[in-house]
Amino acid sequence: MSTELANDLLLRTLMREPVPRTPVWIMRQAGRYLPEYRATRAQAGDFMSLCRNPELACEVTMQPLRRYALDAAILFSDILTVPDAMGLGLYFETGEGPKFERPVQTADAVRALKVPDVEKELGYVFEAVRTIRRELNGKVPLIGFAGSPFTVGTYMVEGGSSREFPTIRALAQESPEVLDHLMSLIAETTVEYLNAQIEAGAQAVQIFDTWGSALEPDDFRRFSLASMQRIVDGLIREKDGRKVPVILFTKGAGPLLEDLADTGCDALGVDWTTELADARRYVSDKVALQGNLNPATLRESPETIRAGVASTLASYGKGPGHVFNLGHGITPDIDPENLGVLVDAVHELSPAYHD
Ligand code: 1CP
Repeated sequence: MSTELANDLLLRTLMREPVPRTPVWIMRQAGRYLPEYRATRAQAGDFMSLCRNPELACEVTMQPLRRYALDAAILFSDILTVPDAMGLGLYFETGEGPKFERPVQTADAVRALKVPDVEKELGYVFEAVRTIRRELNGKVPLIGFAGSPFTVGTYMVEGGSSREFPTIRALAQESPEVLDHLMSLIAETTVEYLNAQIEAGAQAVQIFDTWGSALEPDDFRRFSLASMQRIVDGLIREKDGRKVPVILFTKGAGPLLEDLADTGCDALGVDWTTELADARRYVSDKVALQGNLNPATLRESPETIRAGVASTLASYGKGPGHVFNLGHGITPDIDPENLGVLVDAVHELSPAYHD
């Protein structure tokens, strides 16, 4: 496979190297706000059939790149393919979130879990990565991803989406060593899963820790941070002579960004509840930062979107190490034209922040 990359702004920025402008990609850039995504999902039948079909997963990965001048592609898959591979039986009911046929709700159920054979159970993901790399042909880098063990664990224990996480919180209080064991199992599986994505061609990886900050800081450190640390320690960090940067995104991390920066990751995602200027102080410029425009801004006028881009760039300030993104995924109700306004504004306004 060719390793030449026409646009390596993202990879250079994640390593805090100087670049002429700020790179931009968008969490959930392939998804329901795009009519062509909805058409391809209908063609596949349902969401999981789309994930399991490498040609169609490649097609939806490419769709946002055809519309917008984005600096990266992100693998089309889901964080919940990992527990599905562990035997929990993932399914989606139309109009509802993810669910598991066999949630893991007792100490015995946790003890019965095993690290799956990822090549056998998740081979369709690695095939999608190879297909996307061929199709990208060096245009922009491909980001692979997984969920954090705690975030994935919330779905495994609660059996689906949750707001308050009653079952996993009770486990943390009453049987913390059982939750430690669950975190280790998911972390070990995730190391194998992400390393196989990297072997297949992923050029950077992101760990989505959407729910870690629901924990009190000490529990966050014990369950979410420690298990992400195990993943960072186990990942392939260089391939074909090039670094493979690791991005950790704990939504709502706030001052915990300081702890996250000490894991040895290369970059941290930041949501809109922390100013990038403050985030930069928390991490003392040890890592690159990614974010953090409020996704709700995309519901506003073009002028307001441009102003939001301008203030996000200004908050990070001058110098390398900023990847433009939203502070969380783009939502299904957004008008696709508005994302074009955002991407164009980053191209136009960001060169002033680089020498
Ligand atoms: O009906 C559909 O089309 C399903 C919607 C959908 C999509 C488009 C789901 C179900 N997953 C995805 C793709 C996806 N999920 C991607 C790749 C696409 C891209 O980024 O372009 C990624 C990175 C994810 C990650 C993901 N899945 C997270 C972490 C990021 C985040 O947004 O917080 C989480 C928590 C999930 C679980 C999940 N899968 C799907 C949904 C609707 C959810 C969220 C459920 C909930 O809110 O609890």
